[in-house]
Amino acid sequence: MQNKLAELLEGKTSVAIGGHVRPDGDCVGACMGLYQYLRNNYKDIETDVYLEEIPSHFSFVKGTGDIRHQVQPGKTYDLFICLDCGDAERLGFSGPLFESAAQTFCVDHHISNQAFADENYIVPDASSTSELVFHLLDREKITKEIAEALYIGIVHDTGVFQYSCAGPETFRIAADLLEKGVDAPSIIERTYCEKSYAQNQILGRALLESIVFMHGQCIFSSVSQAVMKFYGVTPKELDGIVSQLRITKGVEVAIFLYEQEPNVYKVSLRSKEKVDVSRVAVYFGGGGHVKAAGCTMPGTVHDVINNLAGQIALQLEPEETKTEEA
Ligand SMILES: [Mn+2]
Repeated sequence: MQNKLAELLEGKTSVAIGGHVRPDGDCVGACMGLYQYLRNNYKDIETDVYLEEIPSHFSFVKGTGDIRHQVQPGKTYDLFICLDCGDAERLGFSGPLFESAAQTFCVDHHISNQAFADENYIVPDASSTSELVFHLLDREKITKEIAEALYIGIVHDTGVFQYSCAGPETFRIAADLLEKGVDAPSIIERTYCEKSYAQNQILGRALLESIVFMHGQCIFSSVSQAVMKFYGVTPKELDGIVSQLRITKGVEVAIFLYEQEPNVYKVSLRSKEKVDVSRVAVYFGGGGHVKAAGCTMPGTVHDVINNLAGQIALQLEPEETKTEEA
């Protein structure tokens, strides 16, 4: 795939890189890895990166100080590279730059991605977009700082190499990145494991208040705006709660909701074996992966869970779900 990037960059004088709203580790890693690579190796091309504010534990990644949070009116680029976005809407504020760019290129691993750019490099089986960015780069030109960014992306989207999306190729790439001098334990501790006291408290509360249903095959918990305010946490700081719910013995699907605005919930879905939660998320206007997906739904917690339960039940064995409701 190395030629693909070189081909696309031929004759270009300006390139914008954009990732999804509420950037996660993979989004930040893929964007910053590619950004540094272009800055180092294509000095004649004006390259800018556009992302919403990133979580502070990623700010040690080289180049994050250059991230643009606003679009200059009238600004256009020869090429817009869209990373880790399942659809153009997920770009958020940088969407107009995608629309106005002379050419667009999308690199992504979401199964729900419909190949919406001019050029697309979409591999739903890939662990992360950062893994795909790795394939676009000349290995010799991957510096330690680029390796750090890509390693973060892989670590975050694989749950530190534990999810099924982490295949043999993922480990080979991780090994290559380690050889560039990445301090893996420190990166994992600082960007993935570490939680603030408030984060641990709200996690504990979400676990205490969780409810299992459908004969213990599903579990859900929710956090209201009032509770988030009480603990002083932002939505980003709720990451990891759904994963903790998912590991409950006997559970097939874990659902975590937080209230985005009154009676509108951001829904995170995780599954183990039987249920393709991306199908459930797409049904409700969202997207994602087979075992990790999300959407936004209106209604009360009860409405949202009932609606989700109906779609999840369609994928579970009838005898396991009969006469059950949320
Ligand atoms: Mn990703």
